[in-house]
Amino acid sequence: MDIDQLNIDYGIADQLTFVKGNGGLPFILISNAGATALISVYAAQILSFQPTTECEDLLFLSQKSYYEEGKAIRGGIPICWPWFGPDPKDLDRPDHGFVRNGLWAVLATTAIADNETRIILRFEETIQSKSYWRQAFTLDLEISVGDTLTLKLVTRNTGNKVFSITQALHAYLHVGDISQVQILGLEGSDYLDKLDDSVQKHQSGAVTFLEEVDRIYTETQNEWIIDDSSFNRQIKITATSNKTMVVWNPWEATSTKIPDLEPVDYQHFICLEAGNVDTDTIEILPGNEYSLLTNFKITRD
Ligand code: TA6
Repeated sequence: MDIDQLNIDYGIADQLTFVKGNGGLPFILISNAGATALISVYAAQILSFQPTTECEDLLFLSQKSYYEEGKAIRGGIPICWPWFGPDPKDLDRPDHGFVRNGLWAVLATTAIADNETRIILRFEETIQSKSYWRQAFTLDLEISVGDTLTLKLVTRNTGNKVFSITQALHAYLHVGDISQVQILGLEGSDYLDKLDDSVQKHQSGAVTFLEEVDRIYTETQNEWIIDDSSFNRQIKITATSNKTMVVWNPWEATSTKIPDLEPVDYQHFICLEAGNVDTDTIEILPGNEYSLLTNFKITRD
């Protein structure tokens, strides 16, 4: 991608600039009156979002992350699509689908106000992506960077056959100290415990972290709060169109097996992933579309 051309076509004076980022990948730098943000066009991944009123980023990004075509970036908000987790058909296709390690295109950039910038990115099909998934589709990510961060992931069926997807916005949310954090909004929900043969269990109080956690909460509400006393802040997440919420923290032992994470990194993030996962599979008819909408807001008591 030609960075100069992207700036000519889509740059916005005083708000949005394209730069050559890590590994030479095209990145978008946004700075408006509401927030600063860094977005990789490769993978359509938000890497950083920080409201101007805050001194800590909303997102965790691994210092050991890869920035290479074909590999996922560890941190920020990767997009899992058109399947979540391991290949559902066991055909040796990539975990979490193929758009988190593929090239996207820039469709539009707009200054909505002095404190809000909107970007639309579209996944570009490649020969390789077609070898993974033969459906006819467009996949757009609409990003709104302002006092809060809003993402809308829109899947359109442009073919003449129905298809099904699972998906998630795999957000790595930055926390000061995992042992001082609780998640509110999942009390009373059932979950599948992926660390215990996906046995169904029940969440009775707030979710706290004392060990590795890898769970799919089913039939959840649409608002969750990460209450982080170590950063003295709350991250409020709202979503529409999803029944499932995934919660993941690898803790220390599993982290040591993940080459692009430092063993201590687990102390500083929680993955809280709004999505349509497992039984919440979405069927999209020809000519129809489906939108997963999520908003992230930092608040203080
Ligand atoms: O979202 C939780 C999860 O599916 C975990 O099971 C864990 O494997 C994690 O995602 C990270 O997956 P990745 O393929 O990015 O290493």
